[in-house]
Amino acid sequence: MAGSGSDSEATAEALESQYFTNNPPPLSLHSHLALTQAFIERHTDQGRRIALVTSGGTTVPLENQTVRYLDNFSAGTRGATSAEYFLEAGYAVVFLHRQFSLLPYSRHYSHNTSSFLDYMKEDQDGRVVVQEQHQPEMVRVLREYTHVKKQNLLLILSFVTITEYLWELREVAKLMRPVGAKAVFYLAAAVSDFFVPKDRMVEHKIQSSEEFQANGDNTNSKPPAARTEGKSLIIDLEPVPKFLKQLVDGWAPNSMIVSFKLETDPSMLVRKAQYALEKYQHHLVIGNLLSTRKWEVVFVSAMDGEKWIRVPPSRRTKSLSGIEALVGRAGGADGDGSELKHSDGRAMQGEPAVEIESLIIPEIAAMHSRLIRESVREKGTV
Ligand code: PAZ
Repeated sequence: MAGSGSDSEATAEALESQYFTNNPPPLSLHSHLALTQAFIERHTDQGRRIALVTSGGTTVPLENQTVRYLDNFSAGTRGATSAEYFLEAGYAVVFLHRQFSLLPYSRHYSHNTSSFLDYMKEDQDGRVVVQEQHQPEMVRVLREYTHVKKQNLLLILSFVTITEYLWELREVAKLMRPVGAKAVFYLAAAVSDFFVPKDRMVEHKIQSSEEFQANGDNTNSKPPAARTEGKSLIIDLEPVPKFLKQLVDGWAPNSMIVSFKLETDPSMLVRKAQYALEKYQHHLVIGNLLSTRKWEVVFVSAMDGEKWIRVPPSRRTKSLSGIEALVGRAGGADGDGSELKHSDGRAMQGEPAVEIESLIIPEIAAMHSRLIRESVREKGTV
């Protein structure tokens, strides 16, 4: 029957096979999987829950020998911060992140406006030491980091391109199958929706000068997806197959799956999150808006319906003074569509005093406990 479940499953499987046949794995996959296997065995033996956290943005290369690529805004703040709170909640974490994006713990001292050298000074003996005002925070971060390192609780893997990301996700997820209900997939990476398939990619740097243009070295009957025509650069991308359904049904069928939905239009956020939940039938979609993602997110799940998590008004800015003090927000993404605002109407900027991930992860851990209990009731095991 057209459109029946088994038909769409067959199509999904065919799409998966086509994608992974045509777009080869990263060279580092083999070594990443060996590390992951050992990590998983160690922590399952100890009965620990494992979180796979994806983080940062995927790139879309335009050339095989890549000079140019498309990228997105994500710095990996959500993923790196969440990984720390998963570790705090007792999880072992596989951190699959975009190379050179933020990392747990070091994030406190990288990618910000000041250099890490600004935290240092030279003492009387000519030795480099941490400045007094940074000592308490750095001691706290260092202690956590040292504990995590000593106990081998964090495995860091990296990707750059969309294809590398998908290969890593698929293969790591399959390795994590034995962890079953004790595993959570927390998909915070900003994943490209469009890409250049390998067989529509030119080998060499796209030439801007018409005298040197050579667009014919791909193996597909279609023209190269990124090419010059006259003086213009034409980019004609193809959709990346949606693999969330395969993750839910095939790669990690017994684990908790949390996906993120990013929007910029507040009126679409909840609808799109509900649509994703309905379509992929996983456990939780976390909706967030680009402009307010550090202050509020919405959980959409079959378990609990729609639930907003917000940084409390008194903690919404790091320095609460005069004009920066906030009034409670009217509406927001779930109300009249306005953004979180300062009392003078300026859009929220900077950093909240409380990291919203410190509120998100305990909620997820609690949901995860409920799911594990359900699994034990149903199957007698996790
Ligand atoms: O990395 P970051 O902290 O700057 O941004 C986090 C985020 C907005 C990428 C993440 O919360 C998210 O929504 N990820 C999924 C994006 C999507 O593909 O819809």
